[in-house]
Amino acid sequence: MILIQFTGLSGSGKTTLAKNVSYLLAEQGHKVEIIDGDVYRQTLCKDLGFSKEDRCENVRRLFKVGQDFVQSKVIVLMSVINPYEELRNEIGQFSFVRTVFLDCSIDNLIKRDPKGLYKKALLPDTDSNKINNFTGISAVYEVPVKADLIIKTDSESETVSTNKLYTFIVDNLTD
Ligand code: GGZ
Repeated sequence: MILIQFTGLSGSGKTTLAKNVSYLLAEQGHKVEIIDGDVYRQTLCKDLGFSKEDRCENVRRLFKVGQDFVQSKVIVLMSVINPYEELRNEIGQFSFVRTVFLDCSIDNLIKRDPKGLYKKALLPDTDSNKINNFTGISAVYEVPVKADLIIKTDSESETVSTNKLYTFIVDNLTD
């Protein structure tokens, strides 16, 4: 079995790649579950914000959900920013976990900005629309020191990235 703990900034392609790969895996008869931070923050993690403490609690809760799926022989794609090296390493110690870093420069993310979140994060402090504690702008993102796979989503196509991740998962699958 396998649980992929993604790590990468908002907009780096976590949700897109997780969806693409889940279709490919399902086509091959695998059971797959995407655990998306943005989605779970509406339900199980509704009480959490974006302080360091809350982000760690968020990731821990989602990992717990993921472990339950793994026990039921489901491939898990945990799609969260997951910004802290120490917590990633703690989770990465489980034999069924692989860490995948979606590497995309902050300049590109600010340019793309499909949800307009970076624009809001870069507003002056006096603006009431400003998003505070935004990862990569006003909150830390610790670049992984030892990811199992790095996907450069700003220099390769979506298809290439999807195929890389798919191959990696299939190669690392265990019973
Ligand atoms: C980072 C934020 C913030 C702040 C709202 N910082 O790209 P998105 O929009 O759709 O997904 C992001 C999501 C981040 O939640 P995670 O659970 O993945 O984060 S963590 O692992 O750090 O717990 C983003 C949106 O929420 N969002 N405010 N301040 N991202």
